[in-house]
Amino acid sequence: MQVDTVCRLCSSCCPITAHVEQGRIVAAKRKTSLPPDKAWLCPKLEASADIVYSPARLRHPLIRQADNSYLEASWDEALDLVASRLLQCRQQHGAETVAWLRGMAADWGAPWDYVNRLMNAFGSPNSIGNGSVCHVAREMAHNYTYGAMTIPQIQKSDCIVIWGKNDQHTNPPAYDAIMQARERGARLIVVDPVRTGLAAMADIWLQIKPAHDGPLAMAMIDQIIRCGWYDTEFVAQWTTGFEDLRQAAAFYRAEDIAEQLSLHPADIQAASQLYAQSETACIIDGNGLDMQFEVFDATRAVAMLRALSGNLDRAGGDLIPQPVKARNIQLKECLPKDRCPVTSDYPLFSTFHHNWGLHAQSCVVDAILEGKPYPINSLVVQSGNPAVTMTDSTRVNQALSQLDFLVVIDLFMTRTALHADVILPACSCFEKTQLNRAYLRHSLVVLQNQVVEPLHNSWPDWKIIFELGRRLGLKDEFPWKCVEEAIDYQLEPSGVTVAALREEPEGIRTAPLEHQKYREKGFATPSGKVEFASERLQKAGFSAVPFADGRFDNPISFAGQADDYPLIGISGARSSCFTHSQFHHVPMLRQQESCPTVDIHPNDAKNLDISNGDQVELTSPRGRITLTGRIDRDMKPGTVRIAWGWGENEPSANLNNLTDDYRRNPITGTPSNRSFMCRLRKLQRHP
Ligand SMILES: Nc1nc2c(c(=O)[nH]1)N[C@H]1C(S)=C(S)[C@@H](COP(=O)(O)OP(=O)(O)OC[C@H]3O[C@@H](n4cnc5c(=O)[nH]c(N)nc54)[C@H](O)[C@@H]3O)O[C@H]1N2
Ligand SMILES: Nc1nc2c(c(=O)[nH]1)N[C@H]1C(S)=C(S)[C@@H](COP(=O)(O)OP(=O)(O)OC[C@H]3O[C@@H](n4cnc5c(=O)[nH]c(N)nc54)[C@H](O)[C@@H]3O)O[C@H]1N2
Ligand code: SF4
Ligand SMILES: [Mo]
Repeated sequence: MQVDTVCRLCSSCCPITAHVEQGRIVAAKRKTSLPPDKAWLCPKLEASADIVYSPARLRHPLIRQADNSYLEASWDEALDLVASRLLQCRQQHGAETVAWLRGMAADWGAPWDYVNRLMNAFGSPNSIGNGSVCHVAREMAHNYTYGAMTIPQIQKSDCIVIWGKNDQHTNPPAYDAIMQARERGARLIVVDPVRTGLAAMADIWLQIKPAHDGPLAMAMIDQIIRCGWYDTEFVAQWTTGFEDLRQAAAFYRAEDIAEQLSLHPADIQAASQLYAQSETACIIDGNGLDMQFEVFDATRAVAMLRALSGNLDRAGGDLIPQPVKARNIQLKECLPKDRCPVTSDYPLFSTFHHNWGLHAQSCVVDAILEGKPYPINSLVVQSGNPAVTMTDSTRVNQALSQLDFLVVIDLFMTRTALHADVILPACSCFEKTQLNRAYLRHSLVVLQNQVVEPLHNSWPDWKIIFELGRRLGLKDEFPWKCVEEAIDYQLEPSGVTVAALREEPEGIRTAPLEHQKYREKGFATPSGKVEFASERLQKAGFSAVPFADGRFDNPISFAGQADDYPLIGISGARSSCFTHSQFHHVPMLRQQESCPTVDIHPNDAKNLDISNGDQVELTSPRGRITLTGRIDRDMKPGTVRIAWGWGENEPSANLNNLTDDYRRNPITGTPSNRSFMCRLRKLQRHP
């Protein structure tokens, strides 16, 4: 039997066909417009059966005993215990001292709305995601500039800028589209400190110094304005603050600043010209820009390039999405107006969008450890592994161990779950039906369909939330008997139903693809125009224009300690075999990527007397880790790239033992855990 669904083993949400025999998944194939020999194979999907049927899967709810052992429990026992402890916490300390922390696998769509609904009805505003280190800080920058996060129209573009993104390993559908565009002659500009596969095939590769993307974007803006390569008509009619932007960008003349970015002025000029003078051009921005201290202004400046060049909401440019009309089911109105969340230091980030919710994730740790702005006593962690993936793991683990009560909802016994009082076994993405954010943010809806029955005694997340809600006295808020009913209720305004989606496995389009919608509706900003200068930011005490004062602070963590920590550590690479801390236990994937590595340029390796395969130690002011050294010409001299996500299975290689969570972006609370100063030394010669 074949089942059409959406894979959710990572956030790419690829449409796939799963092959099922006798109730078991035996294989799964990604749908692609490329011929099979040209499509990029996803190793995680190839290993999907090994992931689903892994012997390490949690089988039953577990409750911690007085001697710290875990006892198997029924769902009734476990959920009754969770509900009674959360109600007790609310009664003793207040509803807001209960928080819910969600990770990548929780998606940012309908499944999140269920949790927000539960927490709002319960009375706590503290339902918090990890968007401060993922794309949500960037999403806010797009939003503040032109009202929504754009979607690059790769297929029809003449020039594709790939800025801090590595789609070859992180987003196969986008990679397929880039390859197709290349075949019909599209030009490629890549901004990346590392010579990735995409950088190697680029027409122009800007090997930027890590974390210096903001000044580069400003230099490109300056070049484009000075040479008159911008879309004068669009700028005159549809933007505000052009003169302010022009003045700010003039501080960043390519000739003056290129050296500080370790680039050549001629390359910045050539990239600016190719981008601005191509008939159509789009920018794919990525996580290389996120997790940086300057994430907000840097991604705002990149967003402004789209408007300046006239590519905004144009075919082959960057599309303003048309979200699916869905009901807001979060019940925010249930919260008392004066109940402030623990993210109150970042009010603009907490409110920039009506259904994004809260994402300054570090605030949860502040609240637990420092009682700031007030203590959190009980926490539910769902679909995330903060003990490994959050910045400054030592601090996070200390926080997790100090809670009065911790619940973890996961498929596996993670390092986070080791701190838990109650562990609830969740289904994998193939065992449940779900509606993903990727398919709500733009008009084409594709359903994630259940492929096989839940394994062991695991439950889908929706069921866990609905059943917990009922035990918290919220029967009326969770009236749905199955997830299909809940999805139908949420999608009702769009006219789309689960039944119809199952009839149309390729998806249902809820609005025709349209460009230049602003001509009728304007942009969803306070002025209705693209805001090069933002009054909202100015009123809140921030600079209206990005990098307005010509500032050039070093945004890299521990920059002041460069004498002792002379190398720049880049957090990455993401391997196509793993999703963050996940799947390192799967033998088929470990055969492809056997151990955690650090990539070192040959010059640095020579200075440190390091050869391929040596055991090396990396140290930052926060801690130390050990890895296998790998000599790599694609690295930038003076930078080392550290394999991401190994801390779950190889705790001595946990990258976040090195990262800093004290210095954060003042708007989004983003720490600089993508780039930090560190020191490298050889431990043991490779035998
Ligand atoms: N230094 C550094 N820090 C980073 C990053 C980095 O590159 N460098 N990346 C950042 C980014 S972009 C992100 S998004 C975060 C990711 O941070 P996390 O979201 O914590 O990442 P994962 O390791 O993917 O954790 C997901 C967990 O959910 C479980 N899971 C999988 N599917 C399901 C499901 O359907 N239901 C439930 N209940 N659980 C499920 C998995 O077993 C796993 O334990 O990390 C961030 N932190
Ligand atoms: N296989 C796999 N796929 C995934 C994930 C995964 O863990 N594994 N995670 C998913 C998630 S949650 C996310 S957020 C996405 C992220 O996916 P991407 O946005 O592609 O993120 P990365 O691959 O971490 O980094 C992208 C590129 O940024 C570069 N980079 C590093 N520092 C800088 C810098 O300072 N400036 C610039 N310009 N570039 C820099 C890196 O060298 C890398 O090539 O991937 C998703 N897909
Ligand atoms: S990239 Fe691979 S793991 Fe991620 S959603 Fe697509 S098929 Fe699944
Ligand atoms: Mo992410």
